[in-house]
Amino acid sequence: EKKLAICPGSFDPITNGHLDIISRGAKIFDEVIVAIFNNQSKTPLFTVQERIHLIEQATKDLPNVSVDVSDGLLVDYASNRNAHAILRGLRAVSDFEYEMQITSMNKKLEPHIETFFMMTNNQYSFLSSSIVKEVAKYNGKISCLVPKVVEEALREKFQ
Ligand code: COD
Repeated sequence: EKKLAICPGSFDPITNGHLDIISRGAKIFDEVIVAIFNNQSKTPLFTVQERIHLIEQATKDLPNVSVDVSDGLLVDYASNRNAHAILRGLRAVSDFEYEMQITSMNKKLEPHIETFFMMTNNQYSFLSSSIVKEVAKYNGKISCLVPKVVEEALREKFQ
């Protein structure tokens, strides 16, 4: 049976930190679906269509990775897709409490779906979509933090 992982997030926009988790996950699982969800506490800069396009471009060399979007609960999506796991990245200690909170809620809602955590590559430990947007807004250099398509999309947004 094929092992499927869902990699959920806002991806507003996708960064090299996300890509690190996605590409490493794609070596462990047979299939990875990068799924865009709403995060109640964030107001997105990019539309869902834009985010889909950027993720598709950034993962085009990973044949077992695909992109999807959902506006429901993550655990409902994961069980509808028959996923084996939810895949999340852990950066610094600061991620820990938030991740524990959503993982324990997800576990309560859907006990048979496991959440897998992968520690971020050290070089991306302090990278986030928010910080990338902030730097891009003031015209700072972000070329080593995001894929080329994202760099261009950000430049266009803030023109
Ligand atoms: N290096 C490695 N991993 C990273 C990095 C980095 N530099 N940056 C981010 N990541 C990881 C994050 O830890 C996360 O695992 C993933 O990449 C996505 O990150 P974000 O920031 O795009 O996504 P979030 O945290 O906004 O995603 C939150 C969800 C959208 C998953 C959550 O809000 C959700 O599940 N929403 C759906 C509704 C739902 O089910 N809610 C109930 C939850 S209890």
